[in-house]
Amino acid sequence: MTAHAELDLGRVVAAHGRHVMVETPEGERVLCHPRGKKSDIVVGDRVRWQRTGDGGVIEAIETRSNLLFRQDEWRTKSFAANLDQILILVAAEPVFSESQLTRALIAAQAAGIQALIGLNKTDLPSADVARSRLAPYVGMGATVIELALKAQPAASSARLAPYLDGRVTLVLGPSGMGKSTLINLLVPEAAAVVGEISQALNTGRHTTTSSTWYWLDAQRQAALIDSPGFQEFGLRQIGPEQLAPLMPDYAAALGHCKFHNCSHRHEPGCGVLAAIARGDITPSRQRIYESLFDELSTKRW
Ligand SMILES: Nc1nc2c(ncn2[C@@H]2O[C@H](COP(=O)(O)OP(=O)(O)OP(=O)(O)O)[C@@H](O)[C@H]2O)c(=O)[nH]1
Ligand SMILES: [Mg+2]
Ligand SMILES: [Zn+2]
Repeated sequence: MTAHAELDLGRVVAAHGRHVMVETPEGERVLCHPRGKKSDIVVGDRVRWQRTGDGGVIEAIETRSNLLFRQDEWRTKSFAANLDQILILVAAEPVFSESQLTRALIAAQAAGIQALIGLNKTDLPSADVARSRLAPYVGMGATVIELALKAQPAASSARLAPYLDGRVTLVLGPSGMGKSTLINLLVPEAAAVVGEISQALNTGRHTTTSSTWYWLDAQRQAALIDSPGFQEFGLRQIGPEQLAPLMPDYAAALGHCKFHNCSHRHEPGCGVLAAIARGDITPSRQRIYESLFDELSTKRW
C-alpha cells in the first residue's frame, strides 16, 4: 500500500514534459500535472491522482514492475514502464543496424523485459539477407516474426495477434522500419488519438517525440505503445562487466574462463573466445561486444 492509496488510480497514456494524460479505469482521459517540479512520469506508469477542476494533479507514481530506457552520454530517455514485452521492429530495407538491434535487446534484458523481433518488408528480395543476419538471434532463442505490414497487412496482423493478445507491448525500432505502418494497421483510430492528445498536451504536431499508448481491443486488455524512432541507443546504465551476461550467446559461454574478471577479448583460457573459435558466437556479435565493451569502459568526463 502506498501513502496515497485512497486516491484514484490511473494509467499514463501520454506524457509531454509536465503535461500528462491519465486514463481512468473507466476509460476517461484527464489532463494532469505532477505535483511539484519533478516530472519523471512515463507512459505506462500507474499513478495516484486527484481531480482539480477540469484536470488533475498526480500525487504519486506506483512502483514500476519495469522501465525501459536508454542512457546516452548526456541524457536518459525513458520509453515506457510496466511492459509485458517489447517488439523490436527491423526491416529488409533500409538495412538495419545489428548493433542497434543488439542494444535494444540488451536494454530489454537488463530491464527484465521479454523481447520479440519483427522482421518487416519480407515482400522485398532483400529479405533473405535480413533473415540470414537474424539467424544467430534465432539460434540464441529469440522469436522472429516475419511481417510485410504494408504489402500483406491481413496476414501480418494475423501473425502478430497471438503475440499481442492480452499484453502490453512497446514497439521499438530505428526510423523507417515500419512502426507507424504497424500502429496504423492495428489501431485504425491512431491518427485521431494522436491528434486529440497533441491538442490536449499542447505538443504541436510532432508527437512522436514521446511514446503513446493505444488499446488494441474494446476490453482494454491488449495495448501497443508507439515510440519515437531512435538514432542512438546508449547503454550507459550498464557496466562493461555486465555486458556478457546480458548477451545470450556470450552468457552461454560464461563460466569456463581462467580469470574470474575475464573481459573475453584477449585473455588466455577464455571460454568465450573458445566459443568464438568453434563458431558458436558469430564474428559480428564479437565485433558488437568489443565495441560496446570499449564504449562502456570509457569515462564520461
Ligand atoms: N515494401 C514494403 N514497404 C513497407 C512495408 N511496411 C512499411 N513499408 C514502408 O516503409 C516506410 C517506412 O515506414 P514507417 O511505418 O513510416 O516507418 P517508421 O518506423 O514509423 O519510421 P519513423 O517514423 O521514421 O521512425 C514507408 O514508406 C512504408 O510505406 C512492407 O511491408 N513492405
Ligand atoms: Mg513513424
Ligand atoms: Zn573470458
